Amino acid sequence: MNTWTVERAVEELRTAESARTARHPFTDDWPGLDLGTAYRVQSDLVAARVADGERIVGVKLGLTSRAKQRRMGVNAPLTGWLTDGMALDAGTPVPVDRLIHPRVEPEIVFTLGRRLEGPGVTPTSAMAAVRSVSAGLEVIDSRYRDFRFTLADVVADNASSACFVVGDVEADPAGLDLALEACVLGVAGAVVDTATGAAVQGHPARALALAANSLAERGLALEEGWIVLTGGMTDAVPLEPGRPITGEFTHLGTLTVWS
Ligand code: OOG
Ligand code: MG
Repeated sequence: MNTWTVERAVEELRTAESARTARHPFTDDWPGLDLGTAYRVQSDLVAARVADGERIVGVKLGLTSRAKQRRMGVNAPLTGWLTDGMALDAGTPVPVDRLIHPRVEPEIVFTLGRRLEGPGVTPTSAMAAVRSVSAGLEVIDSRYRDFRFTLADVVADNASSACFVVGDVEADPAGLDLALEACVLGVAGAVVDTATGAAVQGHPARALALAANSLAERGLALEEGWIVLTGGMTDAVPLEPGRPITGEFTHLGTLTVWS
């Protein structure tokens, strides 16, 4: 019988990613994979990227909206890591030749003007650390077949991270009601979904507080200058060749990704 370890899970995820081959979720044959262990896998996975020369640039939240939780069948939010290697420059296509089954979702993105450390962070204290707010499109790509996973599986897989683009509008959050900031999601010119920031935990500030408090449980904090993707406002849509995906925000601009 094979024995599961953090090291082995990290290896399996790295192999799935580089070979572009989705695997079955760990919990199918590692039912004992708990959240603490899954976050250790995630942490070692990102440490391997850092050892390969990438730099941590922030944190992503996942499954913060009902739309996302319902689709993935997982009813709790989670956090993952963002590196500079995942950032897509505006104007460049998504590198789909490196991805398995990419999907795209619109997100509200914070940039931190100072360090934010839990526990006890509230939406108000979280917003006090925010320098600017921007629009984002996240390209997710699960290393699990058909995006089928439990919370522990998706935590281990760094929350299905692949790449992301952040818009160049850097708004002062004091001037916006982010619960009412809307996004219209379009595929090949047709509207496929809409949501406002309230879809994300009632207000994206709650997601930011949640990230800080969740990191604090592992002795970590959100650092000055980091970006925080607060989670898909709508369900994610598959990225298909020749069918650009656009997120049009009320005040934060319009972003497009394509392959
Ligand atoms: C998990 C990643 C979720 C979000 O914004 O909800 C996520 C997944 O849906 O595969 O990035
Ligand atoms: Mg996301």
